Amino acid sequence: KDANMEAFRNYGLGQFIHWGLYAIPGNEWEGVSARKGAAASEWIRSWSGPNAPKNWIETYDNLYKQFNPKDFDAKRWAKQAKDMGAKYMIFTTKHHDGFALWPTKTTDYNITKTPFKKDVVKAVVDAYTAEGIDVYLYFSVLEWNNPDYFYKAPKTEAEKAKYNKFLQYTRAQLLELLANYPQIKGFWFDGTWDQAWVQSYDFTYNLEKELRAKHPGLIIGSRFRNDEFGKRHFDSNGNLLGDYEQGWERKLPKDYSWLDGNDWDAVMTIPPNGWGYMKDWSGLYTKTTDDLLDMLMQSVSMNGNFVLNFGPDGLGNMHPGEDKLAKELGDWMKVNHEA
Ligand code: JFZ
Repeated sequence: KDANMEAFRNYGLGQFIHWGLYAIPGNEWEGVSARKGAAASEWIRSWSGPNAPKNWIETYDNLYKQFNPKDFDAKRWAKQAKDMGAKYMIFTTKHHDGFALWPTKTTDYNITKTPFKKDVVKAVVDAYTAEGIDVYLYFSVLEWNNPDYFYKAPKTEAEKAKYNKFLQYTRAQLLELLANYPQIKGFWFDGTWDQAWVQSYDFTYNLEKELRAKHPGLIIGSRFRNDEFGKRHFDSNGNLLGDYEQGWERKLPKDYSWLDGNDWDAVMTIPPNGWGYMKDWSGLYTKTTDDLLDMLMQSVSMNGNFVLNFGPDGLGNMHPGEDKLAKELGDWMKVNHEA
């Protein structure tokens, strides 16, 4: 663990990849933009309002039948990340839609049921590891389409039994990920803000212990045992929950003092919002290489890591705008940062 934490402190630049079924619509459907009506491209399943397609959720939940990314080549992604100067990467194994990109035994809603079939998580873990880039797995506890999922704390015995089933399912998925991909360095948790999860204090406490016992050295972000959405990730004694603070999204803080010396990361999108593939960037302020370098240097100078997000399209190609920024950042890193 000390060695992994030491590595974490020296990463500087990381790469985030959001890839899943939401890459297929790319924030629009049949020519209609979801920009108004869905919060971000990877949230398109929640598309509502007058311009949302009819039976949209049903359409979304069947997108897996079309998932066949012919251009997917994890080695190409890993090479690009290496050239950019990224020292670690975070990959979405499962986002809020509940679709698992690895061949899990816990649910049928997974990659093996797509025309593509191949284990995407394995391809990514292997390719990046081969490039010497450490891999962290993004994992959303929140699942929009799981009947056993609870937002508010379950009350009746029947509800508790149902939610307990969900907790055991979550546990099984995490143990499966550790067993399948032992090279990973850690987890980047998300979707942990709902009351039901937050109040499952004993469960998450024991699960964290179990994961650490199974995988010595595992690094777990502070969001795993989040207190409440919007609040910071400290226990009642003021100690950070987890190994590092999973910090800011989409902007850097003005005040670092409350961090109290804890390790942290900041994760950043290139468009103003939207982590999954967004076909159309027109009319949006997308960050420039100079913006990104400013944020990278600010993060590093405050002892944090700066993690830049990429949202490949439904075929497995990077957005041309992201390609360009990766290249420009890499050129800067090659001149100014020793590998
Ligand atoms: C979450 C996801 O909902 C989003 O789709 C993306 O994956 C991102 C990396 O994480 O979004 C959040 C989560 C937490 C905060 C803001 C956005 N927060 O704590 O301010």
